[in-house]
Amino acid sequence: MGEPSLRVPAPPSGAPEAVDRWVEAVRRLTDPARVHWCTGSEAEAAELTAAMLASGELERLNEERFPRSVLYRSNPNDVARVEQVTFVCTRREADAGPNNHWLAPDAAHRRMDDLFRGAMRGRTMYVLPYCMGPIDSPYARCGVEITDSAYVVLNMRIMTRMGSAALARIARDGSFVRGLHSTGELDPVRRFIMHFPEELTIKSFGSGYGGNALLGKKCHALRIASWQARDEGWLAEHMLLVAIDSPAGETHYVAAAFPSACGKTNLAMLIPPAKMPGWRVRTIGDDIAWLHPGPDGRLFAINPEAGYFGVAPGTNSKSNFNAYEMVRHDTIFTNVALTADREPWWEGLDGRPAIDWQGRRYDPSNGAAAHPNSRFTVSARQNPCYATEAELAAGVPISAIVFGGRRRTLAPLVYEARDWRHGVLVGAGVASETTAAAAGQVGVLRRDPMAMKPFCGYNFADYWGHWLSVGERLSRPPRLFHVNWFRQDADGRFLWPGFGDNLRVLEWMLDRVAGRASARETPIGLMPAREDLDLDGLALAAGAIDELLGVDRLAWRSELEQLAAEFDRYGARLPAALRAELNDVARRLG
Ligand code: SAT
Ligand code: MN
Repeated sequence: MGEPSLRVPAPPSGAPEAVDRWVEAVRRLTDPARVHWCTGSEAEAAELTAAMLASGELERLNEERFPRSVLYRSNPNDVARVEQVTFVCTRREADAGPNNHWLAPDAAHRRMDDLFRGAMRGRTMYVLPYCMGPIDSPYARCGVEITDSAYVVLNMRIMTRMGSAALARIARDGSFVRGLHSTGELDPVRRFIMHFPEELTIKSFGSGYGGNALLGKKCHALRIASWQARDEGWLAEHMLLVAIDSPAGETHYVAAAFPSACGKTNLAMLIPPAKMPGWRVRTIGDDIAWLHPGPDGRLFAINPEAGYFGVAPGTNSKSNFNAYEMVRHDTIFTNVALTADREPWWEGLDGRPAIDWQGRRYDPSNGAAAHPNSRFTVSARQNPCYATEAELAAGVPISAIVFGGRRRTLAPLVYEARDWRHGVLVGAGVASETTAAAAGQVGVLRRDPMAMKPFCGYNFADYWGHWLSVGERLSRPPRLFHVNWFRQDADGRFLWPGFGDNLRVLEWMLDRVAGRASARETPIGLMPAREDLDLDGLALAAGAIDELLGVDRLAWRSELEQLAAEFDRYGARLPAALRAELNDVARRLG
């Protein structure tokens, strides 16, 4: 027996009835000790933080060097997204597609409601209304997450526009995404992340980590939103968004899709190399973009998020100076290590760890000091290169969309799609070596179309068809590219320096957009010749650039065969135009 339920609090005035009714139903099911409606205020966050510090759930860091920052350690069995227990529960299995795990909605609700029954006894149930996107944007969408985790509240407050303003917008909109979350007992066999896109509902049980628990992020802004976007004629994508200012005074907006932990945050906060004075990259978003055909035939984007949940390891003043500066105050760190001075520490930083991510005295024989998927949660406004365009209700017009993956071989440094239709094939062909962002083996190649494999809330065949149809509505579509920063030589050394020097590749793309740069035809798409890229001052290994800009026809033929086999899984639902594009490339390869 848990604590008795203490009281039924009145919802804040202005809470729409539908929210109210749902909260009451959840309260009855989960039986919490108390209900807290989150306002999103500073005082509320300070109070929650103080309580978690007092209970030991959070630890204070070195206050002088990392003011108002805290460390959270998750259960060691709960450190990443769990794709094998993530489900899309549509009435018809085929609507979820071979790309998703599926359960019938009735069975899924039953299973989840059994888990949630009484799950919040003795706990506080937090009700947090949030808005994904600028609060006054027609493209923004709202949700309410109910959770028994104060850590989730603190993170969602940074990652979304959370609190009273969102509730007011829900009252105006009349609709919202329902997200129900409990950490449960953190038992891996009682852990499920279920999505009901037809009901705009998410139920997540048994995990307190990242995308499993911060329901505004992958669950709402990608899985549910991709479904809504298909119905409403837009795209919800796993993309960073940047403004790139050139020395000539032009600004271009670029969206880029990469799988988790492939450097989206680094690219979003790129610092130009010394050889490129006058260039500036400003961040609109580092993970998710919502893209809408605009009234003038261009594609407009907003970042639905308000903060970053970034990978800590590898972030340092050399790899990402802006990010390193950004996390030096008011930051929530999760599963990083500590130095003897109680500064957060992870692999790639100077100094030495004293305590590892599990709170043990650091011992190299236990593995890395910080968990490879350890994170920082930080408000976007702390970013030194924050782009204020992130607040624009109408979003920003996109000049280029970049797809990419982490591939030791095959995929060249950069190539451009011939047109939108070919670009959809290029995006659908993304494959990448797995990272620590998801539970499972690291470093194995898997197909990850548009970097959306874990996040597309419906059948990929329909999704590709939707991409094709969005393109048809754009009279001034962005150009589409594919990049690979991760090519290696036979000894495992990277062929391309990456980081700031990636701007050299972006420069070529923007010159293509402006009609200034030439490209050569290859079977897989349009590529720069070596002289089209500004390589001045780069110390590339001998032969590296030929490797980076080469097309190995034999290897590409086998790649296309694999892609064709992947497409076969979607049967007759696969858009004929996509198959035709693939056959076209195959023909060019000979
Ligand atoms: O855990 S999250 O899904 O939020 C991060 C990621 O995998 O990109
Ligand atoms: Mn991501």
